Amino acid sequence: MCGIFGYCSFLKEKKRQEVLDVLCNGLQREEYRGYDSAGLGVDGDKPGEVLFFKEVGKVAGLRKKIASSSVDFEKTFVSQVSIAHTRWATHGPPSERNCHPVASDPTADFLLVHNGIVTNAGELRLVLQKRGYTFRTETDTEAAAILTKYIYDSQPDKRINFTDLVKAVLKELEGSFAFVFKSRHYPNEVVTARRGSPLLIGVKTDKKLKVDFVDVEFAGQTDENKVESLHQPNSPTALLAPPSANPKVLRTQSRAFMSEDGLPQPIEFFIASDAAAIVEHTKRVLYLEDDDIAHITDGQLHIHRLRRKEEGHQTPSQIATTRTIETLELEIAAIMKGKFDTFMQKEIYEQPESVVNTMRGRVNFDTSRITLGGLRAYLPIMRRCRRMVFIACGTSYHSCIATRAIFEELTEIPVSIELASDFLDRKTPIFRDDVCVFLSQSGETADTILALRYCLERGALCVGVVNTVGSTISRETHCGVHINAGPEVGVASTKVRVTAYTSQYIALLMMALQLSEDRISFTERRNQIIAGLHELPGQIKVVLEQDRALQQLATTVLANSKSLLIMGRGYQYATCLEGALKIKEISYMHSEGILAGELKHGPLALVDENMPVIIIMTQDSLYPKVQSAFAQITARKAQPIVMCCENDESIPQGAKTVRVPKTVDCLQGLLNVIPLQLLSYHLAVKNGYDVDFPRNLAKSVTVE
Ligand code: UD2
Ligand code: GLU
Ligand code: MG
Repeated sequence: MCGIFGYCSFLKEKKRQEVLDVLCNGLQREEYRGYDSAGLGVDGDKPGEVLFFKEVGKVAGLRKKIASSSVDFEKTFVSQVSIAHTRWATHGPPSERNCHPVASDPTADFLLVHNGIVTNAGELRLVLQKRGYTFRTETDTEAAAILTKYIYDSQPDKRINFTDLVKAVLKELEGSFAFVFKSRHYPNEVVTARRGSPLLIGVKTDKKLKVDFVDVEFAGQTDENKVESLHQPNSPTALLAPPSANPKVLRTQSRAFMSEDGLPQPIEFFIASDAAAIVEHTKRVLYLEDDDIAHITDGQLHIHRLRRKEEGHQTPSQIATTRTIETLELEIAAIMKGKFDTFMQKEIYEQPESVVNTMRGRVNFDTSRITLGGLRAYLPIMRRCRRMVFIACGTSYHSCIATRAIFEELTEIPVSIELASDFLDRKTPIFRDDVCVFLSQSGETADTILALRYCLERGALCVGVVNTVGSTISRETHCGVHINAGPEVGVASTKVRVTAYTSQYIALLMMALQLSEDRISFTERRNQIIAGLHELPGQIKVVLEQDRALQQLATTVLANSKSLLIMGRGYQYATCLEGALKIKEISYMHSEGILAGELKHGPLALVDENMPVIIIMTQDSLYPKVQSAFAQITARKAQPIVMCCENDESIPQGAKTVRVPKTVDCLQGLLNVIPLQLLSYHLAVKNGYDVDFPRNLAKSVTVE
């Protein structure tokens, strides 16, 4: 995944500085899609020349680099096209050299930005190298760039139009992708195409558009081979073509970009992977379908389709003869919220995808192997350590508790877990042969940062597990894992990152799995867990189907409760703590997570017929012990809500149940926490609280 952004302005005077700002702002809004490096290409001072800016890291770094360059920011352009990209490297490490836009050659005959993977890039590379072309990056993208130049160079008269050229290129490419092409041979033109990756085009004009659709020009319909006629700037199918004598063309011709008085008008186009990147400019957008090729030139937008062998598979919206220009009525926040009422709800529902994002590129389900790129070099040191100390606060702390047992089982290294503040208060002894792991969603949690610096001073290897790339913890740790749990949306989003728990949980699991990969005796256990991870997204979806029932619980059984106890043991203790924390912070109801084994040492005194209780009884080796806890509380007349596995027949008749699919013991908590997230959500909504901005809560606790 990465962020693509393109900007074309026509008859609209723009300073270079303005163009650069538009590009950087667009990239910043798409940064969540990829952030290991960013780059852009804009028109240079001479015709056909391109200025590149590329920087490893986030868009802020690219901005700095641009600001400190000596180019003429005041130079104005009547028309221009420029392209930009934030990368999530798949082929070749993040580096300036591998940064997009990728050029076909040093003079940048063709340059392109690319989202996705060209799966036959290796073969293309070999063929092109044999024909004398030199590759300068390690990206798969470069094969597409050089192929474009090769096809162009092999045209005897060089009169192929840009669209046909790109069509010829795309026919050779396998994989899934979105591209934007720019070329010095086609000044002020850009071609963009998608197959499998999202792409949309925003249209901005001062005057109203006459119609709100663009015709799709199917190959053959306009005689694909008439390269001659299509190469004329005002071909009969062009949107702004002068009225033609051919009535058929007139009828099918959309006039989207004529103003109502029928004259060509100044216009801007924005090409992006996500609507969030363009809504600040325009709300009029057109979504491309797979195999659409859009060509923008002289203020006109043409949409062509690539004809492929498997035509039979096309969806109705792909074969429709027009593409509608939709008006996004929503504000940015609302767009990002999609069909959900709140960001929190959206995050809860996004977990089938966010857990995949955390595993993407790291878990190979075919070979049952785990690769955390950031830890690779440190694995030997980690394996040799005398203990691991996990240090965190709040939800992050709970994810440590959730994974401690499997960590110890797989690595046979003792693990201790510390609350950062308490760890510091105690001035805990730390030694050079300790490995300290710091968890924080934001990477800016003040207590955790202080604990990190304390451990660095004492010479321990410090490992981070954070969501935010470039955050303090990410930078100051020796190595670590980014959990890739989705963006820290700047505009507005929930302060409560529910995805952090599930993604940190998985990150720690992957760490344990990778650390133990040299232990043959655990192979079967590892394979079982990795197979479980594979099933996880689907199982989360099944849990989410319980939403209605949980809403019912919140508005009936628990409607007037002042308190809620959540109990369980083993792997589920962390689930109880995390569930209770969410209920406290979102719905302001008192709630407590209780280790069922501790029941008889005090908490049982709280239990009577009026005390609401949730007991987690999903099946694992501790099931009989939880059954006895169940017996103890029902003997005190409690009427617990039982969270149990789908097919568990042994739950007493009449007990209220929340049923979840069964998975491997050490993964079960990932499923069990979701009903509790939903419950906290519904308890809050019922009471009219703003779940995205709970009281007394800072998004990242950057003070001690
Ligand atoms: C990297 C790229 C990712 C993609 C992927 C392809 C980054 C940020 N990520 O992801 O975009 O190209 O490779 O395989 O470039 N680190 C710390 N402390 C922390 C977290 C991370 O020092 O708290 C370090 C880590 O050791 C590594 C770097 O940051 O050197 C990137 O970590 P990652 O988890 O994003 O790495 P990876 O390989 O999954
Ligand atoms: N495969 C391309 C690369 O490795 C693009 C990856 C992306 O989507 O950012 O550069
Ligand atoms: Mg670091």
